[in-house]
Amino acid sequence: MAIRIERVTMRHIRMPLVHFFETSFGRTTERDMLLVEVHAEGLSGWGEVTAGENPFYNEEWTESAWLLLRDYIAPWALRGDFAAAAEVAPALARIRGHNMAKGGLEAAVWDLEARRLGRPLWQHIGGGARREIPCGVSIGVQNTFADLLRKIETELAAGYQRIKMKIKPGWDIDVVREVRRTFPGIALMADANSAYTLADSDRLRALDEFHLMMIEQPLAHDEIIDHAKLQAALETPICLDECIRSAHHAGQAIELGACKIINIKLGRAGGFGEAKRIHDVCQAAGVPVWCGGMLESGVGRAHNVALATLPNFVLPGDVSASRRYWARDIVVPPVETTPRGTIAVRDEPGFGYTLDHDYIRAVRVREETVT
Ligand code: OSB
Ligand code: MG
Repeated sequence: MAIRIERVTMRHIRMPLVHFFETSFGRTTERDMLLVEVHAEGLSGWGEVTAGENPFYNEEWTESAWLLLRDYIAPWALRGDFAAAAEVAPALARIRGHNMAKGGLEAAVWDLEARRLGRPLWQHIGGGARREIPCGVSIGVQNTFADLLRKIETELAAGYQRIKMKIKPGWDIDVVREVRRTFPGIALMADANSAYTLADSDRLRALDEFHLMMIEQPLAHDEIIDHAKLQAALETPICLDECIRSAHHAGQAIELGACKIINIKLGRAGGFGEAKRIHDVCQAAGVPVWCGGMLESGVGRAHNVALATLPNFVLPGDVSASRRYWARDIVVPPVETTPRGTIAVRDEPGFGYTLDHDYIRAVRVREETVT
């Protein structure tokens, strides 16, 4: 059942975050996101580009993704005749990098294909290992330590299974020590978003005593070998995020001993095809994975839920309820968690939620259809 895409509609939407989100590379108060709608045979599939507003997490940002989609990805997708959604990523491989832009379209085609088959997306990608995905939260750098403690308390009360706190030089050892002292038994981890170098090894080793589940991406975004050196010096498992853009990177990182856990992000991998391959490489090597997030709208969030039903997503991820980010989400119902700190999968065809078209129009910055 070949897929012939007839039109690609790109929508740039802007939504204020309920609370600012701060990482070692900067603070976000408002999200600019691209939604990709692919049309074929009277049906449409939806994807989200997860790039940030600035090229600080990786090289992409909203504007670069808009241009890539408009001038390369959408025209190529319209020219292609795909036997299946799995063929989309290989067709885009000639474009170097820009995985998030590619991933927005690729995920939309998977959604379309699932809808055409009348299947939920989680089933269509080969997931379904669990009916509820385990959820943690990612808590950014706060203005004060009291703010951080209050946030952690709120999220634990909501049932979330693990707390991830962002760290950076100056907001690390002392803060983690206090958090650990206040919450001795919780599943706790730290994410540095590449804020350190090997010269900080002693500082990072000082975190060992707080029994973190893992430390995420302490070193440079493109540096696997230094992570291997650091892992050899740490008891705390290293989890790689930014470094892992492909199954090949995952294999190399594991072989070198650069990490013991991998965070898989749909956009960073360029869509479901490569995300699944990263998952498979890790599973074969006995390396557990979890699903990361990029402050997604309901569309990207729902795709993440589907991804996290693959069998090796055994650790609580960063996919959490819409209400933590948005006063109103663009999907109905919003993504919600159970009191157990899980998100239940939905059985509707495709990504499982209904789009709120009125609200999408209300938050739309621009829209363009490529034919
Ligand atoms: O490193 O995981 C990250 C958000 C933006 C950019 C990078 C990261 C994050 C998060 C938030 O940690 C995850 C989420 O809640 O969506
Ligand atoms: Mg991270």
